[in-house]
Amino acid sequence: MAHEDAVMTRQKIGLRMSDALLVVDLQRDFCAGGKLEVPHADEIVPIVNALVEEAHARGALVVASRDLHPPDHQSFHAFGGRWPQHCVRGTRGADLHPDLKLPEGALFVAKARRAEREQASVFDATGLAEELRRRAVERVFIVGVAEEVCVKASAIDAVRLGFVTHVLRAATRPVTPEGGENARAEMRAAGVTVIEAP
Ligand code: VGL
Ligand code: ZN
Repeated sequence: MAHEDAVMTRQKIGLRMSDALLVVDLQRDFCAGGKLEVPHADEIVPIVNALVEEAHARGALVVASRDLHPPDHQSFHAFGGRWPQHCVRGTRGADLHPDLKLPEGALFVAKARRAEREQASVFDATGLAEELRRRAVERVFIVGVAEEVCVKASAIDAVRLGFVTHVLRAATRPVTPEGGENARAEMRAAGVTVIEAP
């Protein structure tokens, strides 16, 4: 089923060289058994892998981001934030999902490395937009987790920055179903195309 979804999604989007596939925060701590588990996050890994393979075959850029927090990040409960401690730099939970397969030439982005910055968006002070422009990227396709947090923030920023922006629903998961629904409404209102699963 996951593979069929991936094939359908691939046909719908027709990736090309001036595209970038953005894999957001597909890390151990957001997956099964992690410190901030996003329900069913593991299910998207084969779909993301198929999309990554397709992107690479078409000459599109693959970008993988990581949430990489210091142990005292402001988003953690202990420091007044809304999340349990997660994705702390240097810990196993911050690793990318072990089954995620990324090609040579993939671009890695680290974010939320400073205690006092939320940095939910992969475009927030990372230099990614400039790098995409330098590579003449026009469209970005966003997958990963969490749909209502970093996927949403990144997608809305991508539109603001002038990229034609798609979120592939088959390859993202929310923390809560309502969160996902609200996020999709917000993203659409901001000009993001949400491609429904499959
Ligand atoms: C994220 C919650 C806290 C995400 C990061 O990557 O979506 N969610 N930190
Ligand atoms: Zn975080």
